[in-house]
Amino acid sequence: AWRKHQVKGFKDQDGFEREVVRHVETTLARSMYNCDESAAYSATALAIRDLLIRRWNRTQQRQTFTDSKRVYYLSLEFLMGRTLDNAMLNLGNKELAKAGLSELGFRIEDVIQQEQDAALGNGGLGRLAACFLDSLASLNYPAWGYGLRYRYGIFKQEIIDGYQVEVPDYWLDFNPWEFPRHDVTVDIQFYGHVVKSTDENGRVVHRWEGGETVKAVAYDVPIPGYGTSTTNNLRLWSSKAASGEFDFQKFNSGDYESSVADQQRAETISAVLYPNDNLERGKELRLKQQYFWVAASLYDIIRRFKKTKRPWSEFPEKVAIQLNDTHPTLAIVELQRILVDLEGLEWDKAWNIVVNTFGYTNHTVLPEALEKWSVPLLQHLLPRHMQIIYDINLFFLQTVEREFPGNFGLLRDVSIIEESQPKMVRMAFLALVGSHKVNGVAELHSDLIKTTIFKDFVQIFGPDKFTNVTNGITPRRWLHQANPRLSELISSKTGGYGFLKDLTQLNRLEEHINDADFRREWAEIKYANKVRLAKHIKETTGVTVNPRALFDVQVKRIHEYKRQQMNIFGAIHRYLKLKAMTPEERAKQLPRVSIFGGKAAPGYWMAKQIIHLINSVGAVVNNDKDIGDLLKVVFIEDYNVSKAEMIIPASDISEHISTAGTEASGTSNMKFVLNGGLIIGTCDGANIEITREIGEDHIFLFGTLAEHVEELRHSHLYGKHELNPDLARVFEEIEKGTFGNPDGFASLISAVREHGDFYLVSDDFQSYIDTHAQVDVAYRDQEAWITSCIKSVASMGFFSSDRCITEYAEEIWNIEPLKVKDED
Ligand code: 26Q
Repeated sequence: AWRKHQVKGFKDQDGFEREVVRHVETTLARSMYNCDESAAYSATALAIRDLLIRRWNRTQQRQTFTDSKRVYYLSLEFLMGRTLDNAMLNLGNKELAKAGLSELGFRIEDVIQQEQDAALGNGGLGRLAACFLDSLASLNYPAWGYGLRYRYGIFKQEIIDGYQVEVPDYWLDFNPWEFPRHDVTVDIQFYGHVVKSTDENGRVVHRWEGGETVKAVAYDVPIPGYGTSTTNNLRLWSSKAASGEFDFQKFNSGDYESSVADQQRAETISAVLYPNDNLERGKELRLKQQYFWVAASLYDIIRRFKKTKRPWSEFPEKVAIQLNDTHPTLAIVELQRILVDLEGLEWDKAWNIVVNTFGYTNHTVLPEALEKWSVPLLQHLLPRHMQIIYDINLFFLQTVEREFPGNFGLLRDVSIIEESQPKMVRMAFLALVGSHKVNGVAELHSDLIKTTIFKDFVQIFGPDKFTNVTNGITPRRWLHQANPRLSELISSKTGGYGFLKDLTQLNRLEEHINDADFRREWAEIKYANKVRLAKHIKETTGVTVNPRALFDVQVKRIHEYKRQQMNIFGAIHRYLKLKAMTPEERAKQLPRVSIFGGKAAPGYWMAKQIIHLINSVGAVVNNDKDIGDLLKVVFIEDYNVSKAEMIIPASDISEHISTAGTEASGTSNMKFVLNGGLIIGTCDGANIEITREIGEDHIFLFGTLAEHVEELRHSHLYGKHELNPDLARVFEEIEKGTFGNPDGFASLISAVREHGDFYLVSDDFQSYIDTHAQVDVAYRDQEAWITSCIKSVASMGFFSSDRCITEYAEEIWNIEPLKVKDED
């Protein structure tokens, strides 16, 4: 009977308008007479959401019915950005919504801008997870994301007097994209102790008892694919007191305070995202977050598997779990615990299942970013898991000992337990030992992990355990959504929007490289994007920038290894050169806007000084009458996904200038090139593969190669280390107070001059400024420049996250696409 009542959603503009009005008047309980942009956003989102959820239901039914193998992507970060625009694009009804909203008196762009970013991530790793979800759904893979529903995402950044100030990001006030599942909960245990006994068969059994319990509540976020009905699920866990609310027993006996405190302690677990990027700090709450999320997710995955009534041995045939860095490594231990302690499997059988289930992606070689947890802390919080880690390590070291007898140095080096004071658990080693595949995120990075941090493990497990999957980005958000005019132009030359599903079709642009109208339109679109950014800069910083100037952009998390300090030193050098010129000479120079954006981790002093220096230089340079348009230095506050969508299409040249061997991949490099910008960069991460694809004539590479970094660092400490003379001039000027009180900047200078220049700023400075001079020359030849841009875009097909996800699916997960029937 219910079939005849199935809601059909809307099909045309009229139906869309009807749904929007219905949501305004009923769901939002407002009148159309006082429907503002915010209400229009809410109602539009609700109307679109209705379509998503029906597809979501059909997708889940189909995946269950066919008993397909699923992949579970475990990530502590999903940097989703805004959803409405993306949902409309993927559903293919944006044009209809645009016309409908216009009929109701709204501009769709303004409505879209009402939405807050979902900023549950720090940077590259979190945004990669979001691109992966888009590709998984677009390619019809049965996939789930699992994460934490932080009440506060990454902080909002304000710049006050040139300094970063952090403001909490409370984003859940109105979030139409999540569905609370109060019936999907898991009880998560912490602390307590282990009781050892023997069962009736004489087997040793372990019971984890006591401690405290916290409840995990599921919140589901639908993830639509582009041009397909597949709508996957992102499940985010929220923590609650196990009793639901505060403890009434305590409450009634008058112990109000401790009753409320228990509740708050439980809810603290999912309260806030840790704002560190590429830095690990062993805080107990972070470990609690990790176990809470991992245990809830595994319970959920196992519950789904158990419904199929299959034997445990088939678990890896139905379940693939990918670990986004080491943050979810406890999942390995938790699955082993469930199989051995709760399901009664033998250790070896269980371990086989575990290893065949997990894959581990490494995102860094920076030693300060490698996760380690102290044994005492783990023992206290998760006593049974600590025992299991010791056992995993014991069996692993036994196999090593069998193959390399008597090699105690090797045993010490590969031990999951570091014999320090206190002892530490090396999470990367645990993740590696517990997975069947380990991958890096770009070729150079995947090679580096095999020769540095995991060198010994290549000997032990052989090279086949290690693989490379070069990162990718979704062209739906990073081309079509961020740069609709360019996307339309491309579609007119490549035969429609097929390139959004098969990015290699971009190579068809080559045929049009000499088409004068095409080239003119190309240039016009870049200019319009620059005008839009110039307007934003004017409104938010008060600085007027000339959209005809060369826009030079570095936007990413602020970190010494990414070398924003080198960029700002370079800008100072440019300023000093301009100042020294005669007005006649100056008149011949190319105007430039040096644009920065990015957040510093709140406790990262050096990164915060870099932000302050950038703003201090801007304050001087931007108001210097001698300089005018020739140089502007601006810092755009609160860089996030939606800002990126505006900034990236407006870039002429972007900076990807990490010390070689430090940036695992980088993904914004791909976004900039895809949007018709060129790159200045080091031979690091994915820059190398971008160069291979687009050709070295279309990229400005400079600096030390990764293979020489070690010896240079050594020579700084033990040989003679001469400061680059141009850089010395820059330092002199800073120390003179040209850019305000230099005290805070002293640490930036001494890191280079006195403390070994770990990031090779001085070594690379000359080639950096020389290369920028080449950029100036190249930009003057606009025709050649545009040719480079078009050729580059034409060669970017490889960097789609669709290619990347297909590689994971085939090489690591062994899963197949599953089509869901289109019903509407
Ligand atoms: C770990 C422990 C405790 C607290 C925080 C953390 C933590 C959080 C975030 C450690 C690392 C991160 C993020 C790392 C990250 O974003 N890495 C980047 O990953 C991208 C996707 O692969 C690469 O493109 C970048 O090169 C890499 O830096």
